[in-house]
Amino acid sequence: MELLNRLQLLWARLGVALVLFGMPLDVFAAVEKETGLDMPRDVSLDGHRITWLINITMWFLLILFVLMVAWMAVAMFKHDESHPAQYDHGDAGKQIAVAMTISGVIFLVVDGNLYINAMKDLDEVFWNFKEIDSNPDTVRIEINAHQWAWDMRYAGPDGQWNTADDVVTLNDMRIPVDRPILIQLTSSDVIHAFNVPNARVKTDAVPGTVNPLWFQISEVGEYDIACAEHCGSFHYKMKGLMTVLSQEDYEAWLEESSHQSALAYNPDDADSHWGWPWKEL
Ligand SMILES: [Cu+2]
Repeated sequence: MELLNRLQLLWARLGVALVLFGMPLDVFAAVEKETGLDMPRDVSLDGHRITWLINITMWFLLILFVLMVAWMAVAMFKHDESHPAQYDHGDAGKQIAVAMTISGVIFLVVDGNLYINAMKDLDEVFWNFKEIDSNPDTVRIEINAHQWAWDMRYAGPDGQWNTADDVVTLNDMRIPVDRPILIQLTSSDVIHAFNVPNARVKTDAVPGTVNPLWFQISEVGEYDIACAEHCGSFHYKMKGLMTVLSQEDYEAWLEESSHQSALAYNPDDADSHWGWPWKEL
């Protein structure tokens, strides 16, 4: 017992030390420093829908939490030696009816609200891939996740994948501002998850499957790409950079990179041709 107590104390002290010394080391430094307790700054067209969902869920939870704690506090202060609590099993017809009614109202109001709004957003925005894919403005990128990095591929001027003019980058995604970005995502080893906190998007990269996701960024700048699925020892290092450029800068970068790729292209290097024909969505 003595040993157990000591271990617990050590564990608690270690936790405090990590918090105290870990923070100044900027272990979790973002590309653009985020401050305060809020979520990362939303710089996307539709991220506000996810922010709303997170916030309203927090409010509902807070209301229920306060109600339940208040209820318990009343019971605690009301009952002492002079006024003992009366125990029952809550199985009287009236008690069951009251419990069912309260649960039903909470379920319909809270879960109904969240469900309807979430499905509407998925339908009209986040999973609206057909419309995004047919938009001539859309930028298409193929991403292959692997332990522990992101390979990214742009089709280049010919619009064909796995050809000499493809632009292939490592952990380095360049995109134009104010244009829809449509990604097809897979993995060559374990499950990873492509996550851009500043756009509130996150999709699993699953071996043998191609998953789509899309978003649009409204501010030029640099943002983090993170892996949001524990994928092995160096999961925490699986970080990419998303650079959002003006239309002109993006075009200049794409043209130059495509030119460089064509020079370095080796048709016999089968490993480097991991791209796939763009999938119908
Ligand atoms: Cu990963």
